[in-house]
Amino acid sequence: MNVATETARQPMARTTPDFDAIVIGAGVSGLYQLYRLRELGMTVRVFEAGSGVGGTWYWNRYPGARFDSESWTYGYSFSKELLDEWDWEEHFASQPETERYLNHVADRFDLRRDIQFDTVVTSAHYQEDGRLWKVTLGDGTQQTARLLVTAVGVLSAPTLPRIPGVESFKGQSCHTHNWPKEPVSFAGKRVAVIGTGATGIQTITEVAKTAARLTVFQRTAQWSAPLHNSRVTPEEMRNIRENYADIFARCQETVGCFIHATDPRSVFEVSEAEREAFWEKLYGEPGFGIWMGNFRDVLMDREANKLMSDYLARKIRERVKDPATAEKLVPKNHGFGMRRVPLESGYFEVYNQPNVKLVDLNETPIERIGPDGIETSDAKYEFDMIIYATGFDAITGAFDRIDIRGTGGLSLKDKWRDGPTTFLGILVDGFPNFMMVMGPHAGLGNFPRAVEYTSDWVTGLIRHANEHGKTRIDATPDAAKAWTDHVLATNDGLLFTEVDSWMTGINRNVEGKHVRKVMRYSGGHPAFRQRCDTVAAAGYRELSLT
Ligand code: NA7
Repeated sequence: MNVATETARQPMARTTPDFDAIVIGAGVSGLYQLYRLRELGMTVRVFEAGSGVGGTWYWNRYPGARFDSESWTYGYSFSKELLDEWDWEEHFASQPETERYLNHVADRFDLRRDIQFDTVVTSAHYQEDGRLWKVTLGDGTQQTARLLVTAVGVLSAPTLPRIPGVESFKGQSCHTHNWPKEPVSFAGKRVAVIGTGATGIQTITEVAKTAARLTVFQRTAQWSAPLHNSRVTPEEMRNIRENYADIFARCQETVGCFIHATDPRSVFEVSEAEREAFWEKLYGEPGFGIWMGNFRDVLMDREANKLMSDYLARKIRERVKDPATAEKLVPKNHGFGMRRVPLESGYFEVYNQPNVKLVDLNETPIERIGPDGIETSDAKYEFDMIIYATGFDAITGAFDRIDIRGTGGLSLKDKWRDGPTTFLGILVDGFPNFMMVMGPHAGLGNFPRAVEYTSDWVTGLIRHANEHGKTRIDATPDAAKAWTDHVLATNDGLLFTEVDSWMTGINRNVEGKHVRKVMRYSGGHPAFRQRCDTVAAAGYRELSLT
């Protein structure tokens, strides 16, 4: 920036903002970011759309909602007291347990006093003159802050299907994300579920237990594998507590921060019998081991991937009695692990129940939704309730829903139209003093593990700026381009990039989200941390700090 301009702006630069920092979102990342920023002695205001804390774990109260990551790897690691006092009830906690946990965290660290609930942020505009962010809220009021940190989540912008007549249905209907707080009974009801992603699979398994009739509308079958959840015994909890340091250290070593590490062997190094025995073991064990702890080439090599997919197809055919239904449940258009693997607790057996019917939308697409139910190309189904488990405008969707503008009025949505560009998945050039905790180009995986690292990095950067009297933090276009190119390179040639899913930015229910894009860093979290650490250790010289 030229000195004359800088001098001319001095009087405006002294504008006192309402807060040092505004954080958008009070979920897993927003709560932790608030805690860290307070430690710097900053005034912080968190705006949260929900009426309580938890983000994903506040909204998604649909039946069967639970972790697919081990609970004891998913909690925060920053406080020994918190680790000492919180007992996990289940190895894979249900939504109510997780929501209780996050409320406990909010109370324990007295976070609520800085959170404004029931407040949607509609726009955030950078004011070049005052060097601050002006944030507009749903009720039209405005607040300003020097820094804006987004903690908006990766899967927080739910999308309904673009099917004619969606609004006309007269019965109960709801997206899984917006599930009501009041208990919902399925007893005696004819229920439809549209969508068979991780959410649909959890919902379907639960609804099938009591619904008079459940009809599942499936567009893409999934390579789902057993979760094997169980209660955590007091002895197991003691053991977990004693080993927290090792557990978190192990998570730090793996690409996705999960407890499961890739097996160093190739599928082709072992005999068929050994391979089968290993897959049987993984299939019988809890959690993501089958996805994250498989042979090293299962997710990388087409042939290896096919062998694994064939193994799982056999499992589906064994578990589903009607061969025609089983065939519909075996994915045909993508290999195992190319989409996020949903973990299930008796999902396939649901289709052996007389009250459950599977409709394959590839054979008979939905044509419209009417007041009484759903019409496909060959039948009319009447329902009392329609559940939309139709997913999210993932990763960039929550950003797109806020009118975020950087220098010169540049809109973030426009900047990212052809795919996100970021520096470290945290900063965006042209958007000064704007930081994303788990934005696009961040490494996806065990969310809180990645959140703690990213929030700490953001906090370190802010501390550095404060200590050096810098009031404007920006990524340079060169650094952002270099990082974005690197992110693209880490995805190059990976099989999952050939498949439509939220991980490749596809959502046909959203205008313009029908072309695959690189949305995430695929170099693994250890490499991500190393790169971020290098930037910090070098005094953030790769950034523009003025
Ligand atoms: P997903 O995984 O995006 O799944 C959404 C599902 O909804 C998927 O089966 C979609 O089919 C289906 N869908 C979406 N739109 C339609 C229409 N118009 N017609 C029929 N079917 C449709 O979202 P989830 O909520 O299950 O999971 C998101 C993540 O949350 C999950 O990966 C975990 O990390 C937690 P498609 O596959 O696109 O053919």
